[in-house]
Amino acid sequence: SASPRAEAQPAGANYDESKVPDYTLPDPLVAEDGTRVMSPEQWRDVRRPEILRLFSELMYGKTPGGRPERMRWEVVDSSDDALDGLATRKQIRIFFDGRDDGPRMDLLLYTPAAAEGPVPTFLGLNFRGNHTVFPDPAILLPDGADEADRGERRGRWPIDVILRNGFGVATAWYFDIDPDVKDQWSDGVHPIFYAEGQDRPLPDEWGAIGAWAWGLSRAMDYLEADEDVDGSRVIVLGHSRLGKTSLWAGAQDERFALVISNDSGCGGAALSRRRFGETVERINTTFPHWFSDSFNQFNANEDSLPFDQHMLIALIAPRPVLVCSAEEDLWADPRGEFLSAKHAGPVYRLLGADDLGVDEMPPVNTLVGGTIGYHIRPGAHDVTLRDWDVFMEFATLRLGRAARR
Ligand code: GTR
Repeated sequence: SASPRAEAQPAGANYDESKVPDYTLPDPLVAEDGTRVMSPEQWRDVRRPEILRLFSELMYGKTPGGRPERMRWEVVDSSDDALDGLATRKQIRIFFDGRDDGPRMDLLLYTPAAAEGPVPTFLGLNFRGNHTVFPDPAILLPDGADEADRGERRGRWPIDVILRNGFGVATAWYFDIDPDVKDQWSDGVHPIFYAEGQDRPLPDEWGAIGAWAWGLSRAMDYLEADEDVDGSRVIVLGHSRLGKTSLWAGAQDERFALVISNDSGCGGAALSRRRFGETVERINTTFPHWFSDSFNQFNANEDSLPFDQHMLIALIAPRPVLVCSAEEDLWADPRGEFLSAKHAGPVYRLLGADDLGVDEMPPVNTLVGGTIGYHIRPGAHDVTLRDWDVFMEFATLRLGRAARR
């Protein structure tokens, strides 16, 4: 019979380790033509582009373009005396295609007022709107949002603690980039790239996760230009569906110096082949708009994937990456998340970086690893102060704090 922990999870999935099927992971260091990748140059010139193309065409969908030529931004609010003097606050409205009435994103940025130079900065999307991340009455309300929700997600965004530790923090609401609703291909940023007469992505074009990841890169375009932010030390992070997004953003855009996945699970850090908790078929059924349509061919057919999620982590190499899990979050398969981090190791080693350094899952509350880090905390699917402590500890170890590298 199922454990109490499994009973608290969505029904109809496997939560029994003994029922995980045997599987063989594709080797990140063997190219499609069978050549073994022996040098950093072969990785960079041949195998990395190959893997990036496979994830694009078969899972997240192809990202049709980078920064639109007409994109522009306006700093619509700025204060160097925010949060009782703790912070400098800026709110930046990014008009993705340049039009006033086109798709746009409000980026909220806090940096420590006491900082003497540009600071390493966390960048992550939020689920409920910028006004929910902290009870700062100056945060712009999204259309139709409720004053009463100000600061409602504060537990997930300990902005004051982050600033006191010397980091900046930037966030935007993911709905600004693409509303998280099924089959609404007419809204968000997708239409910017449609060809004449097109009204939805082609089968191998980006879904919502691809669009959100693209939005993170557009936020990065701004952060690189802001003098309070150290553009060489931007840490992209995300939780759950937005953790899948941070990994895909970090894989594609090498300007992100460090990538953090929190409880990202299926389609994020967890290995698909384990079929533990959420599966490819389940995620494609519940959230058909997240991935490209081409991903459906792997429903109940994981062994034919030419990659697994360890190769998504490998795309981040040799940059530092941190994978975080929660012990009760079986739906996201903590062990599968650990194993992805571990099996990305050969690529990190080839590039002269440290791998995870351990073979077994660590006990709870124990950060392990080198350039690849892994942590599991007690508790459920969430972002907690403990998670942020680990994010900051890892970022400090890998990128340093106040001084430039
Ligand atoms: C769940 C979904 C997960 C995860 C989560 C979230 O319903 O099955 O893959 O993305 O939502 O984003 O909170």
